[in-house]
Amino acid sequence: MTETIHKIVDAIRESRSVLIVSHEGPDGDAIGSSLGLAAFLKAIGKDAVVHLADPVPELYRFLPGADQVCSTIPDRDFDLAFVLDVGEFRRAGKQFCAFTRISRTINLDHHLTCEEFGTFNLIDVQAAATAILVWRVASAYGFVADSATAICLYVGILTDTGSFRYSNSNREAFSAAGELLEAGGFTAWDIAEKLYESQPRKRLELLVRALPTLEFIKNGQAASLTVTTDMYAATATDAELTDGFVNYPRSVQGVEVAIFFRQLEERRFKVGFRSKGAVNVAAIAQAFGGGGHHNAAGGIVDGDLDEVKRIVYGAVEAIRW
Ligand SMILES: [Mn+2]
Repeated sequence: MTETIHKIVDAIRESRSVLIVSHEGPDGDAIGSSLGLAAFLKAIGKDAVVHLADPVPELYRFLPGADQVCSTIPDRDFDLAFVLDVGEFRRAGKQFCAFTRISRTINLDHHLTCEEFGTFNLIDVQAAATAILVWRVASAYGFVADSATAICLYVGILTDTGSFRYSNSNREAFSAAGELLEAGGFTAWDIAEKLYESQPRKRLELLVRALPTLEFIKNGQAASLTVTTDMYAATATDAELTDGFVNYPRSVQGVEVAIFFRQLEERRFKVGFRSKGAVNVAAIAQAFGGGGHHNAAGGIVDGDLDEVKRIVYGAVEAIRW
């Protein structure tokens, strides 16, 4: 692992222009690690460009560099590309997958099933976030974080650990967060206030409509919440603001698996699962063609809500735990 980090540091030293990409539907770690890496590379004099296939959610637009994320990859040559947090190469997005004007590719990831598609692959499932891996590389380079780098990487760690609640919140996550706080000159509250205490009013108005759909199955061991397109229309919201809704059914005592039904079209639902840890929800999602990880998985099911629930509840009931 240390050897790989040194090769990556050398690759950075040998490069001038760097393209950074992360996964579609970017989350806090995808955005935080990408912008943090870009801030580090710019601070050491590199030309760094961040491309994300999907827009940066409103929640993360306060991060330094968020306004410079490109939705289209500039048509020019890059010495190096960093692909962050993708799990599978195709999740880097159609544009990047078809892009060939790169000399070398570096893959930083902490997903269990990450493909080794890079010239160098730094994959460590022990890392709480991809932002941790970026921090390891920047530290190995000898970089003392500036405030932009520190804020972005801190947000990657904070969000991927569920604010230091998940079991991946290991010693390195805490120590890196501590180093970043100090280097960046911000407090935990400065960031928490932006991420968790500044939600738009209409998000709560949407939640008010979603909560009455709460349903328990499997003797209270699983619970679901539903958001329909009618609810979006009534509150002038969209799917972006449903982030975190699935945590409400999961937070109930006795519930091991939370299910979130999110309507995409009249007869099409996105189904998301979250586990407290005892149940592998990827196995449930696979039963109807979906996929994911042990604690977070999902897929798309066609049909009206009753039909979709019948299929999904059947898959949940069929799993023994
Ligand atoms: Mn991640």
